Amino acid sequence: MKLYDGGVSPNPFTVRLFIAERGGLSLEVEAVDLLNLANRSEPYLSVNPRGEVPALRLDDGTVLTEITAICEYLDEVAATGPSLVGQTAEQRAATRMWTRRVDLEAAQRFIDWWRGSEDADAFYRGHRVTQSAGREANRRIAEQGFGRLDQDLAGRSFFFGERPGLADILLFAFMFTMKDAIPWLNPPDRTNVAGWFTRMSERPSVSAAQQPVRLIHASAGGSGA
Ligand SMILES: N[C@@H](CCC(=O)N[C@@H](CS)C(=O)NCC(=O)O)C(=O)O
Repeated sequence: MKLYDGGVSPNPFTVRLFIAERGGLSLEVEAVDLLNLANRSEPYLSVNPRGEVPALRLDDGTVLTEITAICEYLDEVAATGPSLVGQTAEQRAATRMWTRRVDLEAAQRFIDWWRGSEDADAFYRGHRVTQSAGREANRRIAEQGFGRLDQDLAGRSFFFGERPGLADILLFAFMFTMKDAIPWLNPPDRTNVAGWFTRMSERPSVSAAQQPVRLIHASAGGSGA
């Protein structure tokens, strides 16, 4: 398997963090240089014609994109360690419910807020349509989403279960990589989200996932559970 990686940016970091938490995975990694727009030209467009990272090329040549699909695939093929998606139909459904909630209610909204900035609009011009007109509405929707998630996290360590799952990993990866660019992302008065963010930050997987690598061999997984 080969992972086409985009470094410490929201979608690629989600997959890196998932791999570090999951364990039991070995894969080759190729860095795609987003800042120099390597994702928008060949040879990368032959891997993913949408010009986005990450992508995962399987040994039979199949290419998977979309982070939730990549993470769920890796979860199933990992050689060892407990699933981060779920062992039963109920657990898998709960994981997917929470993942969709954090993505739709918060992550995509604050990403769209950021993509509506002048700098982001200039960076994406000709490649991706941005939403500067709806920027403030995106912030309000994200704030409302975070308010709900804050209530959901009351009395819980993670969104679902006793260790971080796909929903925790996705939302944390997006927040962690965007925290310097979005000043309103994690205010201390959203105490449950703030506590959860600190808990996630302290996991050894977070520092492991920040290291540039050419070959991932995540054998232990989950460390710090
Ligand atoms: N829907 C894709 C989104 C991937 C995506 O937007 N990746 C960003 C990096 S965080 C990217 O490729 N940005 C570079 C660009 O659009 O030029 C997924 O779920 O993986």
